[in-house]
Amino acid sequence: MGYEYIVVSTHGSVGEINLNRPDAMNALCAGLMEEVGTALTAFAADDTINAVLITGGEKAFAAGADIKDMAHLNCVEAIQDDFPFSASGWTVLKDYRKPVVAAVAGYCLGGGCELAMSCDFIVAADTARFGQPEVKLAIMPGAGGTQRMARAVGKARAMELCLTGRLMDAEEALQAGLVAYTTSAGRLHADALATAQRIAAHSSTSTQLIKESINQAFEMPLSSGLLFERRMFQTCFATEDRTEGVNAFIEKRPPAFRNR
Ligand code: DAK
Repeated sequence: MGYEYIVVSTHGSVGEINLNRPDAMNALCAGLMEEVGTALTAFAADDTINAVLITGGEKAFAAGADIKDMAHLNCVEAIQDDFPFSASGWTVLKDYRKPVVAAVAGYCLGGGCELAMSCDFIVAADTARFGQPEVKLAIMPGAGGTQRMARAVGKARAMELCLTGRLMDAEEALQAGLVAYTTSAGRLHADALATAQRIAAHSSTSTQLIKESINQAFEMPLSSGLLFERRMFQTCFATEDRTEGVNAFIEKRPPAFRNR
């Protein structure tokens, strides 16, 4: 399928979505987020894909929602269209079951930062700059910025970032817990892809249950989360891949998982 704002590729069992609207710093116009939704849906249905990598450009992962799209929007239209949630990328990603890694270089602002935080984790280049600058436009984060940022970096820093609109560099983002690890800009794609491929080499039943269980940690009290995790753990014993993984260890050979 032909895309205007993204480039889609596969690397073995990793599907990559490259945000590609360089003239506008990858601003997330409705068309771009619709294409992200379409590509994610296609990867979800593809049994050969076990993990997804979302990448941007050298200068920007994404500098936010498209401010020019918002210029003439009024409150009633925003509510009626559920702007910009009407573009499927946001909703598809929120409930996505396969692991998704974001590789961030350059500006990662506003909706761009919210998109990256909607992924399972972020790998950042040393050039990455994160922020929720919506306050400067007299609006506020609307796609999870206040919620996911507070969970990632804690109340004090989330408040300070969202209320001032200042940007945070990759090193600070690492120390604050917003990103999993940092690397050089030159190594970002190779390193993030290698991480995604490492995830994708595992049984997808196992990786999806792990993702679901970690996400439940943010939804449930500890006792319910521990019970949920235990039931998911027990479920693993029903899979052919569990038998293969354990036998491969005992027989000192690499496992051949079949996602069954
Ligand atoms: N929207 C539209 N165009 C943008 C843009 C954006 N967010 N960011 C950059 N551009 C465009 C610029 O207008 C410029 O276009 P031309 O003038 O060449 O036509 C081009 O990209 C290059 O940008 P600059 O000339 O400004 O480049 P600089 O290197 O000087 O500065 C910058 C880069 C990233 C610091 C600067 O462009 C900037 O501050 N951009 C705006 C950042 C921002 O305020 N972001 C937050 C936007 S509000 C929701 C989902 C999402 C959202 C809310 C709800 N739901 C699902 C409910 C999100 C809201 C937001 O993100």
